[in-house]
Amino acid sequence: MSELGLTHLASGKVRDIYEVDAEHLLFVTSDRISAYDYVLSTPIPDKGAILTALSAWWFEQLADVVPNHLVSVDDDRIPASVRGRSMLVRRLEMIPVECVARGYLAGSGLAEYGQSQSVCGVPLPDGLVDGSELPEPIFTPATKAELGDHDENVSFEQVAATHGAELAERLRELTIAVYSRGRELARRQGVIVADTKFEFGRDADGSIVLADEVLTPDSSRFWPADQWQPGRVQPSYDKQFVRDWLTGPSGWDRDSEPPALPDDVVAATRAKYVEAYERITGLRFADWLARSGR
Ligand code: PZK
Repeated sequence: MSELGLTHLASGKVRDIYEVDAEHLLFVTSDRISAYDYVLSTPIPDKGAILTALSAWWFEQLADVVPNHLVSVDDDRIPASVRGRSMLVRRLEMIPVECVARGYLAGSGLAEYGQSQSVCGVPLPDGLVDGSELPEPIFTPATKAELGDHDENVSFEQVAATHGAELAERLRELTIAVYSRGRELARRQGVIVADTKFEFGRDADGSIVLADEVLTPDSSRFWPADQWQPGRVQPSYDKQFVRDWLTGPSGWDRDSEPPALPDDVVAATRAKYVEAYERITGLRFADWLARSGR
C-alpha cells in the first residue's frame, strides 16, 4: 500500500502505476527529469501535469486511429494529491514490445545505421547523417531491458517469431499510423517528432489498445523545426538547457550523480515544456491547471 492508499504495481524512471480495482489502474507522472541516463535530484515544477495534459490531448486526437486506455483525468477515484498529473486507465494485458516509429535518424537508429546501413533490419539509403529525415517512417521495435538498462533493438522478424506474424504486422501498422498522424499535426506547429515509442495492450475482448503515455517529450524526440539542421546532433526541444548546463558550467564529470540544477535552468526548462504543450495543442496550460483544481 502506497501513500496514495493504493497498491503500487510498477515504476519507471519518472512514472508510477497503481492498482485502483480489477479493471482500472492509476498512471501517475512525476515532475522528475532524466538526462544522460540519470534521474536528476531537482524536479521541474508541473512537468508531470504538462506531460499528462499532452498525453490526454493526444489520446483524444488519435482515438479514431486506435482505441486507448485513458478513462478519465478527473475521476473521483483519482487522489487529490496527484490530480492533474494522473490518468485513470483501463487495465490491459500489455504486449512486451516497445513499438518505436522513426521519421528521422538519431540516437540508437543512427548508431545502427553506421554499422549496417539499416535499423532493426529495415534497409536505408546511403548518405544519411545525424538528423536526416528518412524517406518514410519506419517501425523499429525494441524489447525492454531491466530498469536502468537500455532497450534492445530487434527486427520485425524477431517480433513475428515471438508474438506471431499477425500481431507483429498489426503493431507495425498501428505504430506507423499513429506516428504519421501525430508528427503531421506537430510539424504544422513547428515541432519535429523525430521518433517516438508506443506501448500497446489487449483488452478483455482481445482488441489492441494504445497504452502508456503518447507523443510526449519523454517518449519521443522533439526538435524545434526552425533549428533542424541535418549533419549535427539536433537540439532537444525540452532538455537542451539542462544538457548545456550539465556538460558546461556545472563542471559535472558525467559519471557521478549529477549536481542539483540552478533555478534559472529549472525555470527555462519548465517554460519549454509549457511551450511544447501550448504549441502542439493550441491550448493554455494554465487552463489545465485551473481545471485540475490546484
Ligand atoms: C502497464 N507498464 C509499463 C509504464 C511504469 C510501467 N493500461 C495498462 N494496463 C496494464 N498494465 C499497464 C498499463 C499501462 N500503461 C504499463 N506496466 C504496466 C510502465 C509506465 C510506468 F511503472
